Amino acid sequence: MAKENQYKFSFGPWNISEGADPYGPTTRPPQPFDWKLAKLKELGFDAMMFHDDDAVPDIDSKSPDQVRKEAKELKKKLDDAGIFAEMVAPRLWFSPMTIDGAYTSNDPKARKYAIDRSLRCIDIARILDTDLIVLWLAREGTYLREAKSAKRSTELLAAALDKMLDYDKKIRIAIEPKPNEPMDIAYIPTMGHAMALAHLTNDPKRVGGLVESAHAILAGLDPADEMEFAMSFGKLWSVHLNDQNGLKFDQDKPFGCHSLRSAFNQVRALERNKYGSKGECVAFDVHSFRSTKIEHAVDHLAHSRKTFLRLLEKARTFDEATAQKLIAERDYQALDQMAIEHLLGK
Ligand code: XUL
Ligand code: MN
Repeated sequence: MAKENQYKFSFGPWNISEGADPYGPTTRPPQPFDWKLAKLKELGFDAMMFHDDDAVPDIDSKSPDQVRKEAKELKKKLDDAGIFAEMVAPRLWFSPMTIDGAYTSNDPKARKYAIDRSLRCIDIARILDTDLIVLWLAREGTYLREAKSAKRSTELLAAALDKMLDYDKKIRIAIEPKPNEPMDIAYIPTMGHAMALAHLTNDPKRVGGLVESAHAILAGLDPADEMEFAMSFGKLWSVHLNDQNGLKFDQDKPFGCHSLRSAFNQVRALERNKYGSKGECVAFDVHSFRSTKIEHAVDHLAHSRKTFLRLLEKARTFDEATAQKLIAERDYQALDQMAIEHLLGK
């Protein structure tokens, strides 16, 4: 039987969305935060992820005191629900200030905005009692290569990380790499880049990573390998499990929707490296299909968690002894069929 308790599950308010895409309007009505929190609890999740402005809406129009006051109100709401905050992430891609980048913008005023906002995000994390700051470096890249220098941008990123690390000696920063979208090409496209960037900062041990399955696939990489790479540094601090059909826009499909075999290997990678034993969460960064009706607005989250737990059973019952024998014999043909039959079940 699966020991479900080893894993803690989370999602963010943005994972219950309204179905808009670049070609059409919303297809479901928006739901208030309290409704989302109640659903999260009802579905058996343990934690919520936050962007800074999920925690404090319209953050840019509020004073640091007001931001702290609203964060405290949110903390009380979470405590009352028995839910903890997994992480806080500065949303640095929405403001008119960050059209051409945040930490790597060519405009010094935009770079200052990005750092000030990141420090407010750390204030919120402190109040919500999490030490984890997630950075999806959405606009840190270019639409054309002549616009910025990769070396200068890397140095600017390290300097921005230093400002955050110095501001609060307790926080850890998990970089969530993604190779493209919204930019043509991003500066920190893979976990290798994230791990290397950590070593340009003044406290490398507090800079780690978060693997999102779809982002790894968009980089042409295997999500399970990206996870194990970060874990070999002891630095896989969160995962955003979801799925993706090939190299196109970021689809955020339910976990296992496109490749059950890849999902199995991701769960197996987490399980065999004891992911979660230091309190790391399994987060699902998934979205409903646009066609989903409001009465099914959280099914993709329930289903992703259910698939994870089913695959956990599969990882725990995989016949490792036979697998090792086949590996020793170099009989990968049989190993392949063994994995397929294990997933298919009897
Ligand atoms: C974007 C993405 C974000 C981050 C959090 O592709 O995955 O939602 O996970 O900022
Ligand atoms: Mn994500």
